[in-house]
Amino acid sequence: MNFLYPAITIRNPMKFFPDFKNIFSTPNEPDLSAAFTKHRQTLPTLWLLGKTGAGKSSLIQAVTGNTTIETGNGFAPCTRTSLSYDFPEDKPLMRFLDTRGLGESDYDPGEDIRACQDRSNALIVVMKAEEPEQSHVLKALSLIKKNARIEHALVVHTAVCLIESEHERFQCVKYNQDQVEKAWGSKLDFVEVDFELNDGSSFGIMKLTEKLSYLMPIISELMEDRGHLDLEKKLFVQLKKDILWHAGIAGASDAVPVTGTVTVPAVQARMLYFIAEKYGLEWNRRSMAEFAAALGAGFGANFAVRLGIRQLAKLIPGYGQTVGSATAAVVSFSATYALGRVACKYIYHKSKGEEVSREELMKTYKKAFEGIKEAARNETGKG
Ligand SMILES: Nc1nc2c(ncn2[C@@H]2O[C@H](COP(=O)(O)OP(=O)(O)OP(=O)(O)O)[C@@H](O)[C@H]2O)c(=O)[nH]1
Ligand SMILES: [Mg+2]
Repeated sequence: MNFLYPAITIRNPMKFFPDFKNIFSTPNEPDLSAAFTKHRQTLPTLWLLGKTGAGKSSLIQAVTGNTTIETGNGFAPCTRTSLSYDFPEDKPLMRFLDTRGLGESDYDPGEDIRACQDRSNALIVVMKAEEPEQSHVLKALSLIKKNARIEHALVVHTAVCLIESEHERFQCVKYNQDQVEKAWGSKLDFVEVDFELNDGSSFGIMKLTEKLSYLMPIISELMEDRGHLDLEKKLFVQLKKDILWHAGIAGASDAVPVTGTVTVPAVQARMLYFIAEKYGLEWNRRSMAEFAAALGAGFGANFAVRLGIRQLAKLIPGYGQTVGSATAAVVSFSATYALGRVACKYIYHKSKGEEVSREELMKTYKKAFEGIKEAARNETGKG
């Protein structure tokens, strides 16, 4: 047996492409509640850690745009217990874990740290640039590093505009960064931001989201700039969050292969109905059959062969049964997303009475599949 090839891909190469037979047989309102629950339970999570008043809650507010998140006055502690914020709020694809600020004499964070590290994929260390006293944070970092559950971290230096001199700002950030890296035992990526400038703008938010995207690639997918896109792409980007969410449900349910076989086509059918409705098109079995025909009978099979089993092994480093199931989840996520993308294109042109060639649809599907793989791997990594 060759362990390079995850078992699931050999047994079931059909997973690469939409299973129209099962999509057809899905009732209009399938019960997907178990899949929704599983998805919510396995959302990838960024854990915010820092002293009280460092700007943890402000960061989440700035990135998610959720103004109901409570931030403090900078003197008294604000967030008293760990709180999680799903993002996007209505159709979540990831989670921010806001935690109680470190540094109060009566608070021993040991238990909270253990709980948070088991729920999180990566750590965000938040520090006010002008605050050099970070002993509680450094102690927590050493503990987290020792426990070895969290591999990736980003340091966010906040309130940088409170330090007017550029030289002094550089020194302050460097001082804190050096302290953190010493406690962590290796170099760490960092970014400087200010969430509150007097003119209402924010310093470094774009850079912050870019850095957060390295840890959580779905963030850049969700924040795609709609600027210079043609109308077809603009309409797709408007639905992207919903399509990604369906992909997330498909990926999460497929972490358990037995459920996935039934659930994935049902989720895809739900997505196709949703997309068509948004484009104002009535979608029924006949339109589904037309869509399947437009893609062509050999659509998925060709794609599976071209992608190749060997390439799939690269998606998830490591081998064995767990990998088999994780790989299936990655493929289901990516295939559902790609199906949503190609459906948008097909429906857009159909609504204008235009035909799109099979090659064009295939190209769109493949590009979408390839482009989302990394985010899919991160999204389904806990499966
Ligand atoms: N000027 C400036 N103020 C900031 C910045 N980040 C946070 N603050 C302020 O610092 C105070 C505390 O911010 P929070 O986001 O509540 O801090 P926290 O880390 O969540 O604090 P706890 O919940 O107490 O642990 C608020 O008044 C924020 O407005 C920043 O980048 N610039
Ligand atoms: Mg807070």
